[in-house]
Amino acid sequence: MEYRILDLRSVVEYVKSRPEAAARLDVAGPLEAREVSDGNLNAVFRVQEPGGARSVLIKQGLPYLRVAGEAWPLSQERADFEARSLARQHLAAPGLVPEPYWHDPEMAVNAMEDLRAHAVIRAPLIAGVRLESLGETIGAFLAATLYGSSDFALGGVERTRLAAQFGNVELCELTEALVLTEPFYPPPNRNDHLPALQDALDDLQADAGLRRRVAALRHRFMTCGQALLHGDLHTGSVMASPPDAQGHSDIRVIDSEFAFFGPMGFDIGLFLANLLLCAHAQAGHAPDAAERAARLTYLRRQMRACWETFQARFRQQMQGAVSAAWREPGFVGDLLLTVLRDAAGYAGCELIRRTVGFAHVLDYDSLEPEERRAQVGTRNLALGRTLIGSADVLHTYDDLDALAWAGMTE
Ligand code: SR1
Ligand code: MG
Repeated sequence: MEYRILDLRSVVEYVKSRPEAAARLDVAGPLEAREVSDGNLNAVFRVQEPGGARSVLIKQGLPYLRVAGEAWPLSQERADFEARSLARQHLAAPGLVPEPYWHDPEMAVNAMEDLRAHAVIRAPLIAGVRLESLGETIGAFLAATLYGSSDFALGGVERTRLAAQFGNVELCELTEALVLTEPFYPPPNRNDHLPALQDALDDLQADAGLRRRVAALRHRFMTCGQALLHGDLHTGSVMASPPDAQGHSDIRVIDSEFAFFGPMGFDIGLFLANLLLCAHAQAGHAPDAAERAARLTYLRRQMRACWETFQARFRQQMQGAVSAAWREPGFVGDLLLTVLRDAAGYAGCELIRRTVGFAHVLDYDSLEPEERRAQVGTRNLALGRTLIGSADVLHTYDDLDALAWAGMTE
């Protein structure tokens, strides 16, 4: 089938035309479609039986960036990278991603499990919803997917062959530009910041030591293909069901079209930074000081749980690594220290780019009045600089925790 952009009508015909759909829906009967696009890049539709008894999610790569329109062309090959990475994540971390149903390369479509009971967690976290197993679940996802695609699990030959299928040049270039370059340099760029942040931004961009460290992080991003990353693991890439009576939620990671072989600390750093962005923004979102303190305690705990779960599970899996070299005493500890330092550096970049770069986050952008947003933005920039500047002297997660949370309740 030749590529065409789907709409509410054609997506129903499209689903009915796919043989795989018959196992998921009554394709002989009427079907309804609703657009549920949420991210910056793609169009997403829910196609369901009347009344919503059963449904599938149809995600289509457009020939441009959805939020920017045709003025920002983008190839649809990102749908292939999402299909390949989702298939691997589903094997490595079953139950932590949506079940993939089919991939249609001609139409740049991925059909998958429709997580109807779930919501993207960014807005609930901003509103103070406590998902008690969030950090642990994301740590488990990271350990399973990163270890499972590494040299340690696969051996060099298989890892190299797999990495050759993930030349995600277009979206990597986007990250190199939007996360790891433009926020650190004066115009021309696609940065977008509050006028009140101009002095802080000028000061940041004039910091040659900072730019040097960010250059090193960018180079690692481009050359250090340790494992198959999610590539865009922010809190808009995680969904959760409402907590049950015992406080348990089903948590899934979505949207891996940025997947590529890169440094493991990139995924970890992005996730941790997004919890910090939420924490800083509580200065304007929490209704009172007590609730703010409770939300900060929760977010701090989730960050630690994420790292601790990741590192404990990673260590455990390394006991079965394919080469004796990877089981040398001390090797895994040395490796995890570089991952922790990378995570701190990339977390710093994420804090900065979400405040002054092209793509912000709701946590920050929804702060009112503007003076409050500027205060929080100043804090994001300061912590971002601290994390980048201090990443290489961290020794333990406690060091990172102390840096990240110093003065948080002021
Ligand atoms: C131009 S795309 C902007 C951002 O959206 C994606 O989710 C990535 O985070 C990217 O940097
Ligand atoms: Mg996304």
